[in-house]
Amino acid sequence: GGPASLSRFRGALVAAVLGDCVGGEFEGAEEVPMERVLQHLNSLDDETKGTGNLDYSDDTAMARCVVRSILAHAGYDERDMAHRFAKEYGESPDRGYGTGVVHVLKKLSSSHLSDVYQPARDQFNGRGSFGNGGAMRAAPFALAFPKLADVRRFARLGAMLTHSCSLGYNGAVLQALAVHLSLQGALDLPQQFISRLITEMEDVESDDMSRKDARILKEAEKPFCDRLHRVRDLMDRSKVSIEEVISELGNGIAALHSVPTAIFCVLHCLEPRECLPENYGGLERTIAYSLALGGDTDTIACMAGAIAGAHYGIEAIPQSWINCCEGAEDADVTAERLHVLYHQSPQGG
Ligand code: F2R
Ligand code: MG
Ligand code: MG
Repeated sequence: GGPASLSRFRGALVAAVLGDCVGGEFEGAEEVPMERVLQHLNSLDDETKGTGNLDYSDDTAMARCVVRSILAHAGYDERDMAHRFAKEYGESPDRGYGTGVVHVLKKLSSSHLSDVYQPARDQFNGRGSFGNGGAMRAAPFALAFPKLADVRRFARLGAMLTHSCSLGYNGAVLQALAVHLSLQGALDLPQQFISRLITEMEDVESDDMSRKDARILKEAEKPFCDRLHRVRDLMDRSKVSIEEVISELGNGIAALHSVPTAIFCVLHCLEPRECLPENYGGLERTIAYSLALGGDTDTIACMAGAIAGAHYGIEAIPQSWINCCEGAEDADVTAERLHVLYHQSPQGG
């Protein structure tokens, strides 16, 4: 489909759920041989396994809250979104949440809270979380707001409900921007895609708080820009080993060690790769490659899935994979509603 087509919206939301559900199998594994990944993905074609047998985790649980809140208010409402996160956690606490964020979610359930951003600020002795929990649920912001400035603003605020460290919420901004650009067809020109992300993040990371956090945490002056430059260097190479990707970009639970990695997975898999089956299309390659990195596989595959799904569209996702994943059909339905909201927006495209 063309820019911001319904197929791209459906692809983004459904592939994010898919990445989370199929990635859950390997989350936390240090080494994941590609044979094991392909075995796992092949098993999804087995129709006798029934539907929805792979559960979604916190990544999808929180993204669903983001989607439902935005749809209910036709925009961003911080109290409502915070309330939905807390309610969802209370009803289903065993979705594999990060060990820190659960304290925020418990505090957010209080009806007496005057500032819904305060519990997140109290995390980690006032430093705030730099985990990827804001980024893993950031894609819907790109599907709700047509203007790039709004995507930046609301992805940041939505992440700050749980992640007050700039290395957490700037990761969410980067993920939302990647989905936003992909939705417009920007991945047709991969070099321009990465350059645009670097230009945006140069600005995002120029504020005092980002500079201060980077200094305290002993990161590069602009940590996400630094990683995106590494992504560009790796993209330019004809051969890159999984070990090099992990050592250059990371595969961990921090936003800095997973959002640029997810972006690399998408870019690397735009072309067929020797290690991946010839019959795989780009979306299937992206998911398989994300899992083979090991580490935070559900979240990296979820974020890469959203970016790739916005590029390839819903037709690129095998129906047998969709059938296996809890919440995939629901994501498909809500994607349609987001598409309507996006195109109704008085802010224009
Ligand atoms: N948590 C997991 N997976 C591991 C456990 C799974 C579960 N126990 C099970 O077996 O089912 N996955 C999910 O968590 C990630 C998103 O985490 P989020 O929302 O960012 O959580 P949190 O707690 O804020 O941060 C995660 C960890 O990062 C470290 N950290 C963050 N900020 C820190 C800081 N300022 N100083 C020191 N450490 C910091 C902590 O270790 C946090 O616990 C996703 O992968 C999702 O799938
Ligand atoms: Mg998870
Ligand atoms: Mg994870």
